[in-house]
Amino acid sequence: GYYRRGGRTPLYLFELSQCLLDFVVQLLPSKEEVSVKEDVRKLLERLIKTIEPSAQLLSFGSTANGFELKNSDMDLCCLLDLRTDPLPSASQFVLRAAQLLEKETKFAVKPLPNARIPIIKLSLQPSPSIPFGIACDIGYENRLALENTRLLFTYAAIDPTRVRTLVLFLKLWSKRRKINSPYHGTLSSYGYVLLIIFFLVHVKDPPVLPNLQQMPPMRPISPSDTQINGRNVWFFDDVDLLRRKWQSPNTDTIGELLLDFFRYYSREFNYTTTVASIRAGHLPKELDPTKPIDPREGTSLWIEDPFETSFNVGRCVTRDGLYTIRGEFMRAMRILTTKHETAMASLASLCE
Ligand code: 3AT
Ligand code: MG
Repeated sequence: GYYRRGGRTPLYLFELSQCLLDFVVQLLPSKEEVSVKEDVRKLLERLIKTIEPSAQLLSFGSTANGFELKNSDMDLCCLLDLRTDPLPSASQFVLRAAQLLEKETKFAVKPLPNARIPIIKLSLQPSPSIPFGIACDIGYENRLALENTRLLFTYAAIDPTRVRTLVLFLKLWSKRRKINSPYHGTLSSYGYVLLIIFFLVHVKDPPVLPNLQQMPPMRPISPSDTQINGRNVWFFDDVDLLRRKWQSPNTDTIGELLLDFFRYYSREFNYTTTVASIRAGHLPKELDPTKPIDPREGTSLWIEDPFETSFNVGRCVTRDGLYTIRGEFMRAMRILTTKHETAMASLASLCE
């Protein structure tokens, strides 16, 4: 009766959870990789300080939120003292810094001064000392990204075993299945992470995670301290207190949560009518019926950014992209609930 009830016997789920933990350990970057990346960050910061002495280069994205896979890109953000006079514009900064890095480093440098968020793309080919090569994006004054990184980091810190295991596995799975590419109409890693957090906060009942943006603050907060670019970026961020005081009433195993995640997004989530909002739960889409739908707006999948609430993180997902993604959620359900020799074999075939 191992696979009775759609692969949900306690023994199978227990084995699946153990396998997920073992599987994910192999995905983590080595100590060397982490330290090489930190050295690169320091080197780049030192160089950029020669043109902007107040510059700080901070990590965001997976190198800073606890969701880093082996060989993943580095996301860096350059902050200047805002009193710098004159404060360069993003595109000026990108062009000047790119010129400098071109001259002073071995990186291949590509400035994108006109992108929505101007960045410099750096890359280094693999070599014996850096077998994985390095790819790195440097953005400028991207303070909201630093905050959403801190939000995800805090969610991961509340329940590291379940949250990190699920996120790392799903990131790897989405890359292997080639549905992690906003440039090709599918979803970014950031988008998948938001879907997972939304599921753990607003779908699971009882919830696995609290809603950090709606918890009562410990002390009065002044709106001016919690605004960045006109956005309210406040959330409950006292990790020590959360760890001591917040005990989830939900005791599902990782295997159960993974299966439920796939089931929820393949069958239950209403893509046509609903916005997934970590901040506010299930929100109705507000489509203007008088306007034709702009296909580039990707109205198929709406994931509200936690702080930039007018922004759809799923906007790059095309209709075909969503069809493919949902097909993959269904495939995953099928594989996890049909017979394999071992749970490890199921995971391997899931990520084929
Ligand atoms: P990889 O390991 O690189 O696949 P990641 O966790 O670094 O995954 P992304 O590369 O998708 O995730 O995104 C890096 C960070 O950039 C995450 C977030 O702080 C910021 N970011 C990405 N996309 C958006 C977006 N659409 N809106 C706001 N911030 C974003
Ligand atoms: Mg990244």
